[in-house]
Amino acid sequence: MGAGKNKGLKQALAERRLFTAMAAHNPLAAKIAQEAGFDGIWGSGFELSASYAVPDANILSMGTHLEMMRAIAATVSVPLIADIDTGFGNAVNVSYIIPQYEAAGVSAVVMEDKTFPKDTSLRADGRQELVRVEEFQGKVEAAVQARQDADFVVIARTEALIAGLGQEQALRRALAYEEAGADAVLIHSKQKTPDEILAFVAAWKGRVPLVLVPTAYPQLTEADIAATGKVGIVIYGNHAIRAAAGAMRSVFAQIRRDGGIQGVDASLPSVSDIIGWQGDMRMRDIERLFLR
Ligand code: SPV
Ligand code: MG
Repeated sequence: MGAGKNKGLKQALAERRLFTAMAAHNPLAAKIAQEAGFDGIWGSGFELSASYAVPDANILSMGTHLEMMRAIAATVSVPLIADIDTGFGNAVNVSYIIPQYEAAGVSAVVMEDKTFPKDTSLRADGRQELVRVEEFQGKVEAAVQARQDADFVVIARTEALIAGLGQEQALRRALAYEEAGADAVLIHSKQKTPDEILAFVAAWKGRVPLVLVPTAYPQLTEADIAATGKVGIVIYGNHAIRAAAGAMRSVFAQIRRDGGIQGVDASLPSVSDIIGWQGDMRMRDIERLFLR
């Protein structure tokens, strides 16, 4: 199953079909994203951290993230792209964690060129410090060498634009990571318009596809992104947790306002909807076959 998912993602990249990945912080969110028609799931560090109500700054352990990736991969049939932040250390750590993520059923990892511990990218005035290019090339090479399945995708992410280092540095880093063996390069921007990212995409002369996370510039549509011909994956980085948090905030407030649940019940997914997402059909099959 894992190998088939890996091949699916690898093939989408090879064919330059735009692959859409929605963030998830748990298997239920991943299942709902799959049902909505996304091609894959983004195992977001930001979402998982937010679901624990802690900053996205390597506060959670690698084990906590890995176990959530295992649970998500076991639940959905679409490829899962794991956000491994900076790789939880240096190239030695990367060599050890890649086989663990692969064994957990993940089809791709995204690793970023910031120092450990990281700070989240979209935080105002965040601490954005990058490691040396050569050091990160070593980490990418370690990831590529550590994979068991050749179709397991290694995505290198440069935070050069996030760190305010400019286009030249961003392009230099992206090319260096491609040279180190990355299958794709994620370029992130926190500008509120797509200009910065589109300038990078236009200047990109590398062979591998790019990956975009348009959180800060939501006006850029999938059609716009596909039209560049250079982007393989679009990641919606935090829309599951924001949707969930927003819905909880408004429903909880209404219950307090109304003094009961009478006003919210009809608009919520039913209890049977939830039981369905819990895999009720499968349990009924098991009951029918084995409970005597
Ligand atoms: C995440 O979702 O954890 C990401 C994307 O890495 S961002 O939060 O925009 O950095
Ligand atoms: Mg992240």
